[in-house]
Amino acid sequence: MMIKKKLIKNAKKVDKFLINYLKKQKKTLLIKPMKYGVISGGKKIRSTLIFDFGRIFHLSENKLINICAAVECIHSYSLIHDDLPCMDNDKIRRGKPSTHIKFGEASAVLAGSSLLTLAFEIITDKKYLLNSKMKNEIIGYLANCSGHTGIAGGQELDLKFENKTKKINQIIDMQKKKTGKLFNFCLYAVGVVANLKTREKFFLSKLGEEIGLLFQLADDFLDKKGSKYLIGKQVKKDNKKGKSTLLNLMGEKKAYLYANNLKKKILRKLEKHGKKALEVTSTIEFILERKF
Ligand code: GRG
Repeated sequence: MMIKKKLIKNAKKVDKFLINYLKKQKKTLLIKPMKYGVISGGKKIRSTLIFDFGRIFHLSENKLINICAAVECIHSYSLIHDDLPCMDNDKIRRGKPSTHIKFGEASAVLAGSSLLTLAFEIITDKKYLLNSKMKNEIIGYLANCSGHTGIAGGQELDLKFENKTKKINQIIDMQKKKTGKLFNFCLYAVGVVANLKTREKFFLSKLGEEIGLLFQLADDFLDKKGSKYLIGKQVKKDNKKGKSTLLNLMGEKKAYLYANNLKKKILRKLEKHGKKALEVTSTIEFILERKF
């Protein structure tokens, strides 16, 4: 399927699930900013990878949709908090005012935190027909990828690295946590649902982290060369903020070469799946070439 069509189809499916899920929740003041932060506008690339990898292992989308929704809640939560003045201080996200601009800082912090806990609720949901052992493994792994050893820890490093000279390996480690860990989780969780052996699940998790790093590299290229209208957020911020990125450290030519080699390495790891990996391959190609 054409990549853009696929992204739209998957985004609609996950959005629909989340809209229905939020409809069934008690009506609170935070529902509005939560919806604003999580529904419509995002590419849902992580969900697309979950579905694509699910295909390799013949898993139906219904077995994976709760995982997609949980991942998008955590992802959107991280963006809401990332945009706050105490973090990256961004006023525009997905082409709209950031959640704290629209609803105020306190509501943005609380809506973000509520999306974090909602992610776990969605996995534990009784209607999600997955056995408890698998749910337990997924929840533990998601917690590990999100907290201080994962996204939050990576974000702390990202902020601490501003205006400092860092080594390539330190930047790779930071980006593998900040961005890579959630991709790591996506692939690992597919491995859990497919009932794979531990060794195979860890193979997938490492691959996920590499895909996350590739995604982050593309994000850095877009910050330098992309269009703010297509990306839906301000560009050329990394230099202004003195962000430590591979692009800043290596320069354009070397960073593109590094990214291209990383992409090839990822694609080689998929070769063993033959035609079953066609959808994943097209998503990986998109990740590096994307303009949004
Ligand atoms: C999530 C536990 C937890 C803590 C939050 C603020 C923070 C700690 C982390 C920030 C992490 C961050 C912003 C990483 C950057 C990842 C990235 C490249 C985001 C852009 O993702 P896209 O392009 O966004 O998939 P869309 O809008 O398409 O959903």
